[in-house]
Amino acid sequence: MLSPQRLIQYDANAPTETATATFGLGCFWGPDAAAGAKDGVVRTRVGYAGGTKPDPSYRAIGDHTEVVQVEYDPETISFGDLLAWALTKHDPRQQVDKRQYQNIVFTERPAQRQQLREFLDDSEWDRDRIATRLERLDGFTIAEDYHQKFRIRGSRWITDAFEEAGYDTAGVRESPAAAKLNAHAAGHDVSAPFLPESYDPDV
Ligand code: MHO
Repeated sequence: MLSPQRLIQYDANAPTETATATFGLGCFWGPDAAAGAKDGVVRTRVGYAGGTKPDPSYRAIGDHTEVVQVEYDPETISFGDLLAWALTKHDPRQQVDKRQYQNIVFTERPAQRQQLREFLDDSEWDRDRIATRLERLDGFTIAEDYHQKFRIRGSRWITDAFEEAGYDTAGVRESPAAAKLNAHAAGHDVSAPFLPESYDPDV
């Protein structure tokens, strides 16, 4: 049994000095889970960005794209590390036709834009020829609850623990422990103190 007390404790001790980075990497369920597996990624949430339609939603996404927003601890993982991750999760030489699933690297501040320039200068990709959209983040609309931490939804041993710990849906979405468990449920290698390597929920 996953200890509700340990989830609460883990979340209470999460780093407080965090930054955010936002990426479009196809259907947002996958990158939400993959990002959560990374050391230094404290929280994840999915939403819509990159378009102009006011108040996008899953059923009325307009010209927006599904994105994952990663909240990270810059002491442990850099924006450059996240760029390397995002730009190897897809082929930057090609773009997806459907706007909902396009690959986008968003930058949120001058320092991130500088890091993106440096990253591309040092990479094999030519900034002008890369197919991945490189854009400033101009608004982020949080997605519906049923899309958040999608991979834990079928795992009662996880959702029961959060329920017992008193989390509501927004609480689970913003929970650092839930980000790790979402990654674990999706089959990613993830280390978290409440998750012994040998943990097998079916036994
Ligand atoms: N409907 C597709 C994609 C969902 S993703 C949130 C599926 O079931 O895989 O766009």
